Amino acid sequence: MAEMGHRFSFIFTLTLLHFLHFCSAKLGVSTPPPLPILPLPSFSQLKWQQREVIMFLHFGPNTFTDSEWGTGRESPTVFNPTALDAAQWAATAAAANISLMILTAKHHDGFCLWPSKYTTHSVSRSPWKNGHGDVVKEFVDAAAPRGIDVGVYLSPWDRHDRRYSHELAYNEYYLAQLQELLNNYGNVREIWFDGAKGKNAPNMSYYFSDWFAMVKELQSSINIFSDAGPDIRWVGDENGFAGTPCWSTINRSSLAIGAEGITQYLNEGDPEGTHWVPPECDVSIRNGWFWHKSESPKSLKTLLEIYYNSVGRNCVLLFNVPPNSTGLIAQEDAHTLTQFKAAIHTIFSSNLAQNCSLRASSQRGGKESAFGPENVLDNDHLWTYWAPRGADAGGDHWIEIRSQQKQGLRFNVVRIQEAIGLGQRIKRHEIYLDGKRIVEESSVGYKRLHRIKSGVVCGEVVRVRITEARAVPLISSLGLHLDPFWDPTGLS
Ligand code: FUL
Repeated sequence: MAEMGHRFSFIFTLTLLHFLHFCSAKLGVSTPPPLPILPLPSFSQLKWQQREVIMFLHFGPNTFTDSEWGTGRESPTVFNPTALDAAQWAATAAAANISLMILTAKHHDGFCLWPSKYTTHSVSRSPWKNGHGDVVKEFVDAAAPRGIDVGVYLSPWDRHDRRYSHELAYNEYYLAQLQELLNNYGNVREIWFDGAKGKNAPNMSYYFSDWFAMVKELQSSINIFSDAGPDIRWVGDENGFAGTPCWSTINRSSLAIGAEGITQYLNEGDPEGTHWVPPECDVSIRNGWFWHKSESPKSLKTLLEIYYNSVGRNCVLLFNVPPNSTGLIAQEDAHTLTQFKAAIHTIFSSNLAQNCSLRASSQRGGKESAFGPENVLDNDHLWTYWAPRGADAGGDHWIEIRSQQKQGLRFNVVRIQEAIGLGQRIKRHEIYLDGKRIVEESSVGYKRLHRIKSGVVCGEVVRVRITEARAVPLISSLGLHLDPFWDPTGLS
C-alpha cells in the first residue's frame, strides 16, 4: 500500500513538472540554470584560469653569479645588466599569447629589484643606472602597452636581512615591502608566496593572516598563490605535471604552507574540498629557474608534454623564462616559446567536431531550452553548456558527436571542458568511438585533454559518458583535434 502511495506521488510530481515545463515553454519563459555545487571560483580565479599559460621571470643576483639560491652575501654591485629591456620581455610574452607575467621582485637572497625604502640591499646600491634604476617599474611599464597584466614574487625566506629570525621585526619588514609593491605599481594580478626555505634556515613564523589581509586590502582583483592558497595552490611539483584526478577544490584547514607530506594532496586536490583553490604548475623552460650560460631551453616535445599534463589537467601553466645577464630573454628561449605557441595553435585552432551533429542522453528543460548539446561547440567555454535533465548526478549521462561526412572523423586528442562557473562536478568519465571504449578517466574541470594512447583513430561516432559526478554534469565545450607532434610510440 505504502509502495503504491510512493509510486503515485512520484508519477504525480513527474506529471506536474512536465505540465509546468509545458506552460513555461508556451509562455516563452526560459528554464533557469541548475543550482551550483559549492565551492565556486571567484571572478578573479575564473579570469586566471582562462589565461591557461602565464610567464615567470626569475631575475636577480643569481643571474650574474650563476647560482640558483643566493647566499644573501652577494654584493649589490653584481647586479649589472648591460642591456636590460623589459619591453623585449613583454614582446616575447605577447608573441606567445601570454597575458600575465610574474617577476621575482625579491628572491631568497634578499636583493630587491626595486629601490625599497626599508633596505639598502637593492638596485639602489648597484651600478645599473647608477643606482637610480627600478626593475619592477620598468617591468610594469613595459607590460601595460601590450595589454599584459603583472604579478610579483616576494620571497618570505630572506637570507640577507638581519631582521630574519626576529619574528616581529621581519614580519613588519615583509609587510612594509608588500605595501610598497602593492601600492606603487598599479594593478597587480597575482602574488607568489613561496613556501621554500633552506633546511638550516632559522625557525620563524610568518604572519600569513596579516600578509594576506593586507594584500586583499591593497589589490581587489589579485590572486594569492601559496602552497595552500587562498586563491591559487602549488601543484606539488616543479615539473609542471598535475595529478589525475585534479580537483580545483581542497580543504584549506588541513594544510600548512611549507609543510612536508602534502604534495600528493596538492597534486590531486580533493572532491570533498571546502575551498576553491585551483593548482598552478610552475616549471622552467630551462633546467634552472635563473639563467645560466651552460643551459639551453627544453625541446618542443617536452614543452607539449608539460602542456598536456598541466593545462590539459585543469591547471594554469606558469612557465619560467629567465632573462640573461644582459637583461634580455635569450633568443633561443624566445624562439622556443614562439614554436610552442605555434604548435598549440596548429593542434587546437580547428575543432574536427565543428560540423558534426550532436545528441545527448537528455536535455534540461526540453528540446527548446538553452541547455542543448550544441552549446559544446560554441566559443563560450564557461556560461553556455549542455545540461542533462534533472538534478541528480546518477543516471547514464552522455553526449555524442556524429560525423556528417563520408570520410568520418580522424583525431588523436579529445578535449572536454566543464562549466566550472557552477562548480567542478565530474568524477569519472569514459570516451567511446563507434561503441568501443578508448578512454577511461577521472576528473575534468576547466579543461581536460586526452591524447589517445593508440595514436590517430578513425570512426563515425564519439560518445562522452559521465559515469560518476558530484552533481548533474555540465559540459561547456568538446573538441576533437589532430596533434601532428605527438608520437605515442615515443620514437620520434
Ligand atoms: C622554489 C624556489 O626555491 C626556487 O628558487 C624557485 O623560485 C621556485 C619557483 O620556487 O620554491
